[in-house]
Amino acid sequence: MTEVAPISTARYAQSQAAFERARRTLVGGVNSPVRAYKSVGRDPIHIASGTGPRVTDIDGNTYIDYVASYGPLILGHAYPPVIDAVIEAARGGTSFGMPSERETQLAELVVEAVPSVEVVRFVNSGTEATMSAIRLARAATGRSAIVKCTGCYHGHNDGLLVQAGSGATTLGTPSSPGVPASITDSTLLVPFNDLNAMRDAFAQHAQQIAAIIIEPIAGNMGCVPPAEGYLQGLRDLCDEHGALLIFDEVMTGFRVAFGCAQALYNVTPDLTCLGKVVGGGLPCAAYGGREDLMRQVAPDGPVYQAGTLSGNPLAMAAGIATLTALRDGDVYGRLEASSAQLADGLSQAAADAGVALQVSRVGSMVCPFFTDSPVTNYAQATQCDTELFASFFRSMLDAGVVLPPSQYETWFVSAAHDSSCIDATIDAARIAFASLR
Ligand code: KE4
Repeated sequence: MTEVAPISTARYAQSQAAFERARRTLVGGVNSPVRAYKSVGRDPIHIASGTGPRVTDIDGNTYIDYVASYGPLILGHAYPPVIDAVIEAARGGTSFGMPSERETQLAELVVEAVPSVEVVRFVNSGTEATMSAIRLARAATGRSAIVKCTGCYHGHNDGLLVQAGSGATTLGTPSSPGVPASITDSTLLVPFNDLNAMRDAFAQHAQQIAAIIIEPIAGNMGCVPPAEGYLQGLRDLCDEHGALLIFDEVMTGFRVAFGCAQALYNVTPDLTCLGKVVGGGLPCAAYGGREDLMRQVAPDGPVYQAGTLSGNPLAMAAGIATLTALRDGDVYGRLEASSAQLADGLSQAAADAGVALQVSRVGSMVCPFFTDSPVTNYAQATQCDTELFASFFRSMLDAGVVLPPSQYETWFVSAAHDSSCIDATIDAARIAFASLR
């Protein structure tokens, strides 16, 4: 774990004081581990507000933001139609515990956007979505084994917190204490992008495998696209052996295309998990898919799943405003152009500075890997120079660009990041790369 560098300037004084205060009552001073900046050698900044592509910390420093709340804010911070929709909904009450029409409106938008999703259930987090989809897959197949890829992260469900990515890898604890072996015994691990390993898993356990769960584009080991034919190969294996294919699109859903990654790669899963963008920055996630499967969930069927605040009006309002803007605007075209400008600029700046960098990108998901060889799976991702990344991170922060604080996280470009933002980011990167030599 990287030693925490002393905060030497007044630039971060308020954040430092706030973090020391937070640590007294909040675990690690944060409500999600990656926010503690454990792997980038400094304490975190505290954010006061965000607007468009930028956030401002409580010391008044403003940053071009590529965290985007780890994905939800595809339209940028405080996007006015989203804010207006949430305010309007809030004026009518925040939660009822009874059906409200915004739930149906957002469900209809999801079903319209994602053909494989015929019926959907809203939950409050990606973790809930993947946990519920797996329960459903086990019930529907009568089998118990789940196959996941090393380095893919599907939330902190006990059975999936094995060789997970994101914070679990960042913190160097790919498998968490407190998870009994009896639970992970039903979790099979294979490398991402390795179809032969997946074939072997089925050859050994075909009758036990209920489902494969996968990030169609891995975003929690950094951003790693699927190899040509990989996703279709998974689809074929599931069809051959009577298992279900679950796409965990919590990060990729509505991020890389309005039809999600499954539209980009033209591969149809049986179940899809959504989160982040679908809630427009409020707590909202979902799982959905084939009607014959989803109708097995209570109260239509026996598979139990419930949630006090599932489908709450505020999150529904934010989701409706977000998906409507994505459906009716030219957001994806703009994102493609600005994200390509960012990726190309980072590559060129690193090359000019003699820094080994592999920049991976799918749509507005971008990840510079500090390594000299291509990254196609978790084993290769963990060969990156995380100390060099930490130095780069600190330099960029001081230059007014805030990045996800880990080599194993994906950067997110929003529709609010215009060309001047990207140019300023590349200028800051040039200085940061030069400081690494
Ligand atoms: P949540 O339970 O955090 O809403 O979603 C879990 C999840 C599930 N599936 C995928 C593909 C995900 O990326 C996530 C959560 N992503 C991380 C970022 N790498 C959330 C950030 C955090 O843990 O604070």
